[in-house]
Amino acid sequence: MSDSNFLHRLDGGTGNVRIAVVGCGGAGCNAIGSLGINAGGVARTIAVNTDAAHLLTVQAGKKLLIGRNITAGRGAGGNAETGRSAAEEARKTVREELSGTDMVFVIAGMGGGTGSGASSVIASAAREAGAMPISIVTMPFSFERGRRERAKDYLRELVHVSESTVILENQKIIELYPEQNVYSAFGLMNTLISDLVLNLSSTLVKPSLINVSYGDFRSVMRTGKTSTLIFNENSDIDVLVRGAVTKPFFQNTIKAAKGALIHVSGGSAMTLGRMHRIIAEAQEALGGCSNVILGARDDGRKNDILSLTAVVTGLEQAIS
Ligand SMILES: Nc1nc2c(ncn2[C@@H]2O[C@H](COP(=O)(O)OP(=O)(O)OP(=O)(O)O)[C@@H](O)[C@H]2O)c(=O)[nH]1
Ligand SMILES: [Mg+2]
Repeated sequence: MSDSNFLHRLDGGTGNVRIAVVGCGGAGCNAIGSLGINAGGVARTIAVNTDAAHLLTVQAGKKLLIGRNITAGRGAGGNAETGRSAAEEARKTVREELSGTDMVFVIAGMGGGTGSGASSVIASAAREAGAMPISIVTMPFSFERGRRERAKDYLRELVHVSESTVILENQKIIELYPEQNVYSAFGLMNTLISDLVLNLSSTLVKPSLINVSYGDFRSVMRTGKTSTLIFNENSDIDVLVRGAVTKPFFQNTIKAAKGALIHVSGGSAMTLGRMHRIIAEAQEALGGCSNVILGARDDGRKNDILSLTAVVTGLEQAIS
């Protein structure tokens, strides 16, 4: 593997990328909750819901109660068409809110009313505003039977309008951490999503150990319409990479991957040599796919644990 496979840059400058994160419906708003009003200065946060009471519980730079005339602020009651109509009513407001933004992360839990129905309208309004919509969604647990079929239908629509959609199965959290109860599983998934958004945005906006340019980021995201996440933490690089690549958050294998956006964080243990080993091993595990970019941040950790997160693109067959 040659160095030309690493599109990383070590020059410090990343340009001025303007990023917004829109949480859609209950799960979406919960997932962005820990980002606060501006995600530490790297992205604007916007909470969108039909449920006024839930909006009061979340922290965001902007809160939009949608579909007042349709749901009277009481939520979409699991009806995705209601969620869609509510968002259509607010399409112009959303478009104006997002104008001047380069990239919009649209976050939702599929399976309910608002997130399922409104997310594709938000993604399409983002496009109309000239921004690139990247959606990140969770799919219902297998015990939420009735919700899974609906989730799949609306997911297809969201994938269609988004530049790329990162799909995460809530169920995978239970498989990875069987001792967790449902509520802490939600919490873990929410943290995974908010960390992903924060890490990607920080890598694009702030100078970091290894910068990813917006152009590099776009080119990898465009290698597939659907993607998922892999994650692991360890001090041993073999264990770190193996653990992550064998347990994707959607589907059971990522062998068909077309591209990957790898993010490593750690403290003093994060040497350039270790970075190169991680990317080489991950690339091998991904079936040799060469469209891989690496971002890294020093998280100030004092121990030797490294944390590996990657968006792995090109899983289209899985949802067709
Ligand atoms: N990861 C995660 N998933 C959640 C959370 N809350 C709900 N979910 C999942 O997301 C799906 C949709 O739930 P909600 O987001 O509450 O529904 P909604 O979009 O607000 O829809 P309505 O309440 O019907 O308007 C559920 O079926 C769960 O699978 C959460 O906090 N985190
Ligand atoms: Mg709700």
